Amino acid sequence: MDSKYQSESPPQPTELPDDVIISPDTLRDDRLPPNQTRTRKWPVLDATGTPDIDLNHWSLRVFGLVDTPCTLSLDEFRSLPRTRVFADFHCVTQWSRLGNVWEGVSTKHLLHRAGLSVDTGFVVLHAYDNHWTTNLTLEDFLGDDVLFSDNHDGEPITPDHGGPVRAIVPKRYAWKSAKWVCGIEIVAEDHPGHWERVGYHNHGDPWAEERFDGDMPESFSTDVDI
Ligand SMILES: Nc1nc2c(c(=O)[nH]1)N[C@H]1C(S)=C(S)[C@@H](COP(=O)(O)O)O[C@H]1N2
Ligand SMILES: [Mo]
Repeated sequence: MDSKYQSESPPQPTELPDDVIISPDTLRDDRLPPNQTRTRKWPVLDATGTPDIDLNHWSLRVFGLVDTPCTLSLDEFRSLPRTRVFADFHCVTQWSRLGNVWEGVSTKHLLHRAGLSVDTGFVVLHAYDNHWTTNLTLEDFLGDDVLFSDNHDGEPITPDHGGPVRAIVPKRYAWKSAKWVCGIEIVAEDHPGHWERVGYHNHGDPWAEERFDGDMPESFSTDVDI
């Protein structure tokens, strides 16, 4: 593991090359949202485990309220303009992994390419694991620090962490960062996703502790090795 990551203070946004986009929450004096604990590890968390994905047939479909729906192969995805984002990653089960560099393709670029046909709306991210989805407002989805990433801290994202390509939405709890993404659907009405339907907060802002919509869901467990 990166030796810098083992040190006491988290990687700082000041040590980065100029082209890296800095997620604004990494500029806070205290980078841990309320009731979060920093982990130097990177726990694996998902609803039903890592799906088998045949990379030769991998595809990312951009559809819904766009002028030019498209389906990208992995080679096509990898040939798009690249971007890098420095961001912290906060899981609702109370661990935070500080100072990640995510590389991939910005959501803005992907939607510009597909010709977004609305100004406001919602996004459904579809994933390979048993039709898992999550939902975001179009505004949250188009944040400067939101991307589809295939590389974390200089290494390809492993299958357990959502490879070949996952979403990263730094300003929301990590469940909104869809692993194994296969579809981006732009819709007029909000469609709550897998965790949102079982009682997680629809918005999921870690700084406002938007963990649950009401009581803690029965399925919730903080029994994670950090
Ligand atoms: N496709 C998919 N994406 C997912 C999930 C899932 O079950 N399926 N779980 C989410 C949850 S609850 C978390 S905390 C993060 C964990 O990412 P990690 O395993 O890389 O730490 O992925 C999110 N993305
Ligand atoms: Mo999570």
